[in-house]
Amino acid sequence: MKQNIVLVGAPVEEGTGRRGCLMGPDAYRTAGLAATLEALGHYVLDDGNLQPVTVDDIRPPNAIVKNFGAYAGWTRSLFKKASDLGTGDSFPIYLGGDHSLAAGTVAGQAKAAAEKGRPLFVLWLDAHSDFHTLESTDSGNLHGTPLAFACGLPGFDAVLGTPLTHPVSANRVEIMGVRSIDEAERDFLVRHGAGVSDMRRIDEEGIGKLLHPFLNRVRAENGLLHVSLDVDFLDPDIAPAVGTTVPGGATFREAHLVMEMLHDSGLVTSLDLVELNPFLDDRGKTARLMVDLTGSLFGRRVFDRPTRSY
Ligand SMILES: [Mn+2]
Repeated sequence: MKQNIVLVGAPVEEGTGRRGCLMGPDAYRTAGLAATLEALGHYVLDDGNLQPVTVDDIRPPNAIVKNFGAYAGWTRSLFKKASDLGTGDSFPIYLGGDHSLAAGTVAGQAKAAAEKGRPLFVLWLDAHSDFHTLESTDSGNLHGTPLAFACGLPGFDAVLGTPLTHPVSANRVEIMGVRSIDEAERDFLVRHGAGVSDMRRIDEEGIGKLLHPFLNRVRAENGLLHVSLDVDFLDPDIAPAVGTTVPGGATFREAHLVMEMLHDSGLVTSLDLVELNPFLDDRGKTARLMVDLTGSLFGRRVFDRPTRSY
């Protein structure tokens, strides 16, 4: 099935403790994202890079929180963009930028899904669960909070200036690849009923076996599926360009299998590619891998490809 894909760059880096993610959108462009998708028969519109709205009249509820005004500005701007794109029939790919951008994209896609009378499900592929609230964060880095925001956990009302009207139900979230969760997040995840497949479970049971039941639920509830792919979901050996490397991540084949299964399901309607820090990359290797994984999500098979070095 040919898709109308819209690329939306979101060069946000204020959610992390280190600089470089603002180069992410251009690294995906340089690595040939649009051409890869077009070669698969899809139509691609590159919408350029989004800008945050200016928010300078708010203070974080917790003094440790960094760059709260920038987070609010990006979230407002991405929330509006995703709410608009989500009501159409195009497939948005949000090019980060750090993972804080998902506060706006997931919340916006959820609002648009609700307007279509359909529930939004979220597959969160990440070494971390990003389920901190503004009160629970130890680091103050807001890329640790977007999933809690989008699920409507308390304390975030100042971000949009109004409460979320259509939060994602946490029991429609599946987090895969996790190998670093703080205690506060663990409590929130259990209490709110989010699904968590950590690396131990992936090792023991296999990633495909864990993904199937989730996809079946999305289909059974006539849901839309947003996928949020953090570079650190992948093992740092194959994807070094990220500021938060955690050893023991998904392998090349596990990651491609997830993308191929998602493609076969036909359920995915929007995607984030986040946390790529091109400043830390090794000759574009991580950017190219993320583009290849996106290719698998849109119908490419790994074995269709000529051999080349990694
Ligand atoms: Mn993340």
